[in-house]
Amino acid sequence: MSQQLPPSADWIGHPTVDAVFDVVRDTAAEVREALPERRAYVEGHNPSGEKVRAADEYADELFCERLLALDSVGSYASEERQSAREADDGGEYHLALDPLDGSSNLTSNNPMGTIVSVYDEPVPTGGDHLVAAAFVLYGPNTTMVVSDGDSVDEYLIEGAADEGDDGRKLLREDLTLPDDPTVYAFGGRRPDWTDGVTAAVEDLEADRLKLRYGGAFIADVMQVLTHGGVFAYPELTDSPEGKLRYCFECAPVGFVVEAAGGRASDGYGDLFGTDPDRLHARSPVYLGNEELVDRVEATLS
Ligand code: FBP
Repeated sequence: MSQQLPPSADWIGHPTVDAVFDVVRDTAAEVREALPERRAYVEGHNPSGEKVRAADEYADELFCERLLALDSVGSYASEERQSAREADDGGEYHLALDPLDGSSNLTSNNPMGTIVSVYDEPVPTGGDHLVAAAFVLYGPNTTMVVSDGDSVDEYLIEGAADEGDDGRKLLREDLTLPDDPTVYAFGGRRPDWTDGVTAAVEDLEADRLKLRYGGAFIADVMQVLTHGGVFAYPELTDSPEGKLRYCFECAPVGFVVEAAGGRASDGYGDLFGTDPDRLHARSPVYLGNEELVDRVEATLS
């Protein structure tokens, strides 16, 4: 049994989850440092059939090793692994990570992220079983957003001039969606959108929202959390379930957006209304200001 040190930072006032977020903060710094030398694609594909970069593999190995070493972690699942890895000695929380979200942005040097879900039972399971969620954004700065489901805080986790002794600097406490939304981001190709999705986008554009889409889920969602609006990776004519993975991407980020006063939908109802039937299940996802997500839902239904 590894010696469990007390967490160095009070992330959400829940010591065992705070210890998980400490490891995420420290490991993210090593992931960022390793990116320049791990841009190449490696052999094979991930369980969703996508190409894998050396950086994806490296980040996944590092997070898995570090997080499974914590007494409170019972299992580690990720987008890069067919199935979850169990801890040798149990643990009450079950983690699901997207170790390097948006890694296709590496070649163009655009932002990427890490998404961390803390569930109270093994995945696949519904978002109602989330205890906490966090994501790291590797942008001009390295930031980390954390939520216990009731509120959202954002920290600078690297290079903060006046970084406290807990390796972070609070940027925005109790982050909430602005009331006057200005941006939208819809993934997929316009010709592949269903008629409902096309109509929903035209409605948002008529509301004079500006397109802000950068191809990395976490970076695009941070635009919505900062400026107000809607992010969607919608249903497509050739893939009604969209692209993003429910357990690793949609549920944790939906959890954060709802804690910031917004809404998370699968286009026809609450995102947490239905449970995934398999670990790498995909789901359409619409996140952002409640009034706008309601309007998108009304247009699709
Ligand atoms: P992964 O890199 O974790 O597979 O993430 C998938 C993703 O890159 C999201 O971050 C992003 O929102 C979406 O795919 C972009 O998809 P597309 O290339 O179709 O716009």
